[in-house]
Amino acid sequence: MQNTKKALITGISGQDGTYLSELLLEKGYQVYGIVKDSYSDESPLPRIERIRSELTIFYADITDLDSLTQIIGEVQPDEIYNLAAQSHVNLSFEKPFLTVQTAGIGALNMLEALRLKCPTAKFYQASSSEMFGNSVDPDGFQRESTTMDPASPYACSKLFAFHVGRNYRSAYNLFISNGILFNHESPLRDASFVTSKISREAVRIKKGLSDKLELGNVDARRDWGHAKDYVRAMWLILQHDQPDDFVCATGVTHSVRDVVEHVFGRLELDWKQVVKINPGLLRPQDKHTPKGDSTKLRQTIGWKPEYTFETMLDEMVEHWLLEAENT
Ligand code: F7E
Repeated sequence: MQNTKKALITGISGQDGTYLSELLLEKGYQVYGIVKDSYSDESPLPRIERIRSELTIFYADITDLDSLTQIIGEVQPDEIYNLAAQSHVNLSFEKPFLTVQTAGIGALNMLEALRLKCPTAKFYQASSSEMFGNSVDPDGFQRESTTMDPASPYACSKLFAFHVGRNYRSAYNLFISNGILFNHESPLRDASFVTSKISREAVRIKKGLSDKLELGNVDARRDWGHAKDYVRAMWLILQHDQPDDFVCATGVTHSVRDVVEHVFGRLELDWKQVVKINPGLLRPQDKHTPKGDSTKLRQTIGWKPEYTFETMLDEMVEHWLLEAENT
């Protein structure tokens, strides 16, 4: 029998929103999404264009509680995925208020709308490994029990959303779960994030369209996974029989330099000739070597990633090569 569940996704036109929509459509859900109200039906939304006719889109601001209560009241979703936020860590130092209003207050607005208009819905909050900052357990991992020590306005906002979600869960007995996701990338990743910037620029260099790539801290390490694997975790988290908080990560870290070496190697380019360090791209505070321990997610829910660091980057390079050929 076909599943006729309804899911509502904020930030539906982003990388995660797009992959999650595809997954939910495949599973037979009716998918509703919220896109910023500066857009309209006439605005191009490149990532979701392919599936746009299968989605029901509302244009509303995550900072506007009235619009959100109206939408949630009207849709009566079974599941809500709150993915909308200003999600650039570096930009959050320049735009702290916008970041707090979207990532922090925006999440609270969604929780209020849930509580007031559709308290039976299951709610997924997109929490971030940035909430841990540099706090690491003695074995080198960050996990659900690791002390949180946010190191940017973005991380502080996400930590507020995480805690207020837990508070609503216990105070009002709502099904609210947090996915604490480590970095996740894909061909749909905005080119301002480092893996996408490197693969896109390396392809431009290969094609003779550019002759240098400027980066900040190339020694920074991250636990990078593929967004497709991570949206599957989001869905699984809401299928669990009780609300809870889960870390989603690969457990392996690489440096930005490793990304550069793999991508340039794949394109048979010598990165040492073209990669320049631009001190202007260094962050006021950057994290060190966080590795995520997703044992809880793997053991409780059976999640495991299908992509590796290498297959993920290869797919990104292929994507940018195809883009270069089509423009
Ligand atoms: O930086 C270094 C930079 O901007 C990764 C978001 O999804 O994941 C993401 O946040 C590392 C940092 O991602 C450049 O200093 C060097 O150490 O790709 P990123 P992020 O800040 O880790 C977390 C989990 C989230 O929740 C966030 O929303 O790369 N880096 N050179 C650079 N980074 C950028 N962007 N550009 C550079 O030129």
